[in-house]
Amino acid sequence: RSKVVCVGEAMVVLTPAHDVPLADADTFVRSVGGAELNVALTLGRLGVDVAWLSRLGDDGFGDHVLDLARENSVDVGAVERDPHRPTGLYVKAPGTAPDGSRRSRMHYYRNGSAASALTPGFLDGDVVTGLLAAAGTVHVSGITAGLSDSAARFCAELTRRVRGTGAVLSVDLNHRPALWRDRDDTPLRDLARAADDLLLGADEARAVFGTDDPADLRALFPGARRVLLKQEEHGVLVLEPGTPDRHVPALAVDVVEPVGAGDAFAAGYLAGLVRELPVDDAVRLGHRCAAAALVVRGDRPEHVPR
Ligand code: KDG
Repeated sequence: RSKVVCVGEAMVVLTPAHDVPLADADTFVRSVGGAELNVALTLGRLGVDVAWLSRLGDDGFGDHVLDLARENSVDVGAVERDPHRPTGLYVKAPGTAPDGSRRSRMHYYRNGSAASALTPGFLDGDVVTGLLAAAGTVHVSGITAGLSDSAARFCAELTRRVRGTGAVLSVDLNHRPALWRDRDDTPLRDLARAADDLLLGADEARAVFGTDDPADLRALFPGARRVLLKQEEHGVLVLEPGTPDRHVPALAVDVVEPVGAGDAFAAGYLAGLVRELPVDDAVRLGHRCAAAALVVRGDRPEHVPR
């Protein structure tokens, strides 16, 4: 089963049209973001059989997200529209950190969005059930568990069902402190522990689990077949049971805007697995996709590597 199903919220993104502080920006460029949809869109462009599962408002932003997904060959047949809640939105304010590196501030307008109303019951529909039964891999990130309490329960039920179908559960930790500020992050940790393949940054590992030591991470995730520890611009450490740690270096690029690079990495990695590449080559494809996302202002690569 080569189908990949990506599960999570999509948002419309507004970015200042010119490189000015947000307070001075009066013209914005509209695009689309959302971690799991980013993964799905890049997978679609890489020629992978991919579906995206979520909820959208019954509004023009939702229509736009669906159009974009379809243009990128992403199956959206199981996406639900909500007549009462809007499609989420975020404003991306690109900027430069004190150390000179490119950073962006993300301002979310997603409380009460259609996707935040995901519930375990969403998984009972015939179309959704059929989609999950057909999936070889289900990809979700910690963002989905952080959308709301009902979305956290949705994630728990999703992991239970994926285990039942025998599909691979791929989890990108995607720790977004803004989503967990007022909530206990147990659902995030539970999701990570349920993963077959866990992707996480060293900074995220320190923030959520208090360590980025590979030996600690091996002990924390005994059920994972693979942990990919992303060590910023240096590359990825591949941790697999019974084998020594392996480092796969990243490509050096001049970063224009970093948001979405992790999603591009996940897409390249998953596409590599679908193509049955050796794991380290799949990681290398991930690095090439991430590099392509880092050199553009948008959330996703403009050109995907072959
Ligand atoms: O990984 C990129 C995402 O962070 C961006 O698209 C927005 O999904 C998003 C989020 O919740 O931060």
